[in-house]
Amino acid sequence: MITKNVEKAINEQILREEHSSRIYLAMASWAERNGFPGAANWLYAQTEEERIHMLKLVHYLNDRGGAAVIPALEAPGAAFKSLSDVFQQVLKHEEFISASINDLYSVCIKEKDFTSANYLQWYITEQIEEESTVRSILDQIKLAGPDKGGMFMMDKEFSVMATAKRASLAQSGGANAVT
Ligand code: OFO
Repeated sequence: MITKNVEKAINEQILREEHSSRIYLAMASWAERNGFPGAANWLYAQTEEERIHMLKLVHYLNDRGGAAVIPALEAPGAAFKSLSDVFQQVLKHEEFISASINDLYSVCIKEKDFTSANYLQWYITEQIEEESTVRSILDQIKLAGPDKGGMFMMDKEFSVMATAKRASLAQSGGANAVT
């Protein structure tokens, strides 16, 4: 059985993961409309991934005897200055999510819920990976510079990364993943 404080904190994280999915959906739509099909592809895949992060927590909470609450969502921002601006915002958001997972982990430790703390290790590792991927994307965007040829190559690279991301999501069980 899960304590009320852990249940509340996990429900807050469920909201943040779902909101992350919608933030990336708005970015994907912007990239698709602004001539970056590869980046749009990657962002759409990221949208799916965040939804899986949310679903995993829903299943986990319900399995432990808590109640996952499906929250109302606010609209994500939709105005971006450039592709670099989009990915700077992705990085900022992922840093925020890393901090919120750490806070959730602290609540679990405080409540002596070591099972949940252990479960969250997956999210902590995932955040290290996500932040590092976005930092390297930002480095590549910087390297490509304003040059159209560079951006074209970069956008192609995004599609390759999106395909790899989808393959790894499918391999890990996708939206059906419970643990
Ligand atoms: Fe990258 O945010 Fe989910 O956990």
